[in-house]
Amino acid sequence: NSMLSWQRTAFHFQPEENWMNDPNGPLFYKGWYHFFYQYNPNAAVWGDIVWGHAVSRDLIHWVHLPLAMVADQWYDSNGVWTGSATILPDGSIVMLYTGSTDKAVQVQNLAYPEDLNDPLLLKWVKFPGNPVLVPPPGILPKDFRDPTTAWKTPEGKWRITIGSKINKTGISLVYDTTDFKTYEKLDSLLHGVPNTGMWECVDFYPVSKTARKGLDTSVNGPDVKHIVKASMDDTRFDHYAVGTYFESNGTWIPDDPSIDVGMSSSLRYDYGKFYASKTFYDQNKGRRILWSWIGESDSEAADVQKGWSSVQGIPRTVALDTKTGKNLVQSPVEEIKSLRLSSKKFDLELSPGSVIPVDVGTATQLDIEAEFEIKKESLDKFFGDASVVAEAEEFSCEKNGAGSTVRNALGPFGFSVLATESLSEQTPVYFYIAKGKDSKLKTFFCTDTSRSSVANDVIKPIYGSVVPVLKGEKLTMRILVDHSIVEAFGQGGRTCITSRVYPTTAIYGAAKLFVFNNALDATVTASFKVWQMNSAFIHPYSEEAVRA
Ligand code: DQQ
Repeated sequence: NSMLSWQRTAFHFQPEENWMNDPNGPLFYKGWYHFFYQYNPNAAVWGDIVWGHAVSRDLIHWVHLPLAMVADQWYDSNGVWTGSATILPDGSIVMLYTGSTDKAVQVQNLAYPEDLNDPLLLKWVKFPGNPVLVPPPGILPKDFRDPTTAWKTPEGKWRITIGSKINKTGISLVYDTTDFKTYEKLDSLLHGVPNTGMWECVDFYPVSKTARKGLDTSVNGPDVKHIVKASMDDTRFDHYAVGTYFESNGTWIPDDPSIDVGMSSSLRYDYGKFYASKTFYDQNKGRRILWSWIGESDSEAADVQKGWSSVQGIPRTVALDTKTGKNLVQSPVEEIKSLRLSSKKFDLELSPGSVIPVDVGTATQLDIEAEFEIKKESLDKFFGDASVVAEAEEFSCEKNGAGSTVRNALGPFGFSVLATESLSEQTPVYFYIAKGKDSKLKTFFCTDTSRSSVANDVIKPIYGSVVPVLKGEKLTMRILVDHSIVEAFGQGGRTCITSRVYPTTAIYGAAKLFVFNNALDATVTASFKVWQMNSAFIHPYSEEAVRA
């Protein structure tokens, strides 16, 4: 539908048409990044799920390949659901995935490439002995899915975890195997948290306490912490926690039990639209990469009309924040910089209440890197002034639905992206600083989509959360804009917010960029660079397209 075709993204991965959801089995093999995904070949809505497949040299430009696996067996005839890859020491690959059987029971299945000499891994063989795992006693048939990548146990076996729930407690079951065909269930759980509901797409991996690098999934030691992430079926957010893994019995405990996985207080990869994510260790560049399904915030009818639904987020490098030791940091993979075209640099002093157009030409495909600083006098005054209300404890980005229109002495300040000239449509991405009862500052990072579109058949939330700011740090943000998606990274990716927006007028050449400081009192300096972004090649399959 040409009316809605502007919504198509230019450098985010998406199939040529129809529905996509979870990332599956990402891996790097013989020079190619492989990406598999939940795909409905027949419609722009969820259903008839099979595995789509694409390859890339750099995680940015892609070639679509034929479907990797279809629903052709009794044990996956209701859907070839989410799974993960493990690369074995001899270089071979095993894929474990959930099948929804002819009776809609969730079972785990094994598949492997037909020909390991084929760098494209075009053909996949399902193990004749499937299923390899069925729901154990005490687990309901529809609560057993999404096996992880395997990691090594101290005895040299392989270990995986699978999400589930018991009553309302979200849990992750643990199994050991030597051959991926037969499994032994451990008595203890990797972890479980009451009142969090079904855990989908559990992920479990090591992170380095000392260096900002990625670790292969089996790595462990004194300098290592472990992340447990689960996708909360009830609330549709990806929650994680940093903790300690006990390899003797396959259990994990969070460092801070008050922010355990899935609690409303716990950390999220992303505070916007972001679900069913999965990491893999990229042995090519020694980093851990996070993929995530970014669904639509428009109506199903609109998706059917436009003929497609969902994109994948730009793959992110993910590592422990070695400065705080308490949270992850995420940033778009460095390869995205190869799409940067012309740039413009700005150094502005933003007086209170200023909204300034940023002349970068068309503003539908952008990469923005920015640094903000509040004038010291303003900050000192804010603290010294006893009449300033302590609001940090009560504040949230979405509070009262007022979003970026809530002002105090210091802010909010940031950018309005995908805005019309008159700001009738705009998506502000901003910092808001509030004073706490202890007189300390608390910084929030938010995206307000409530005025992103005049259309009324779209969901327009105000997203965000607190962002850690350490002593001496300036406030920084990075924003990727790609037609109908805005990915925002606050303070080096400590807090991230992805949103889908559907302006009706702020499209093509009419889309503008603004920088603003809505503070009542403070002057803010903004130093930033804006790049026009090229489109990525996302080609249909052909011999030429995959030639060297
Ligand atoms: N999507 C898959 C399931 C998974 C869910 C089915 C998460 O395996 O639990 O398409 O989005």
